[in-house]
Amino acid sequence: MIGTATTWAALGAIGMGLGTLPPLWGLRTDPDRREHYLVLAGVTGVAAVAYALMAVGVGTVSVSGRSVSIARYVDWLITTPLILLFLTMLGGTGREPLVRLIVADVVLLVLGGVAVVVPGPIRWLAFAGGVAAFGVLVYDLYYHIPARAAFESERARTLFVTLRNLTIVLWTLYPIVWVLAPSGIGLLTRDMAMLVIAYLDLISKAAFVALAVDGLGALADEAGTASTDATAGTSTAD
Ligand code: RET
Repeated sequence: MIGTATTWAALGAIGMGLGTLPPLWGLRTDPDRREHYLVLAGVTGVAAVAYALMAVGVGTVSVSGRSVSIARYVDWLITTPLILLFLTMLGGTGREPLVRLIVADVVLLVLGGVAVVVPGPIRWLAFAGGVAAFGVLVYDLYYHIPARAAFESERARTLFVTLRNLTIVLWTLYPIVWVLAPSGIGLLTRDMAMLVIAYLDLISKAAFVALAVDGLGALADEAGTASTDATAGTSTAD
């Protein structure tokens, strides 16, 4: 028994809602990194709303006999740039690398949306275009961003690398599911595809956010220790 798309959407909404609690907590306890926590709360918070809408059947339209979830695509259009923003904030890379990442991201999502609604071979052309844009995004995350990053500490670099690798691995699974789902060759049913995507979304958002909050906490502890040491150093020098 794998349940229905509605059940998985409802569980997704609960999971994303719970996943929003750690960054909200961080917002209260670590005011120095307010912006980091706000971005993270946005990732799971927006997804919680999108899943709640999907659970009640709002935002699903039928195009050429396929049901397309507008809520899901809008969720992805908002939250995947937030994930990329968080990664560049860790590296302090500034605007230009972020804009490149977001352009590649939006292009791949729009082409993915086009591929769902257009008929015939153009679908696969649009899909291939989406995969090419994804290739640019992965290249940037792997080479371009680290080459320009100025991490505040070795620990910040490790956190970036962990979250970056998690992102690349999980995001690669989406086009594979797209091919297997009714959007592609139809090996998975709609309910199975919803289950798999809900799992993927939960790991790439809620697990990403949990690891990020944990990492930011460690950075705050480290910064606290460093400033205590610095103060201690000054007083002994005096
Ligand atoms: C599509 C089809 C077109 C080609 C590619 C795709 C990739 C989608 C990705 C989605 C990531 C979504 C995330 C959501 C988090 O909740 C659009 C399926 C490459 C990478 C991370």
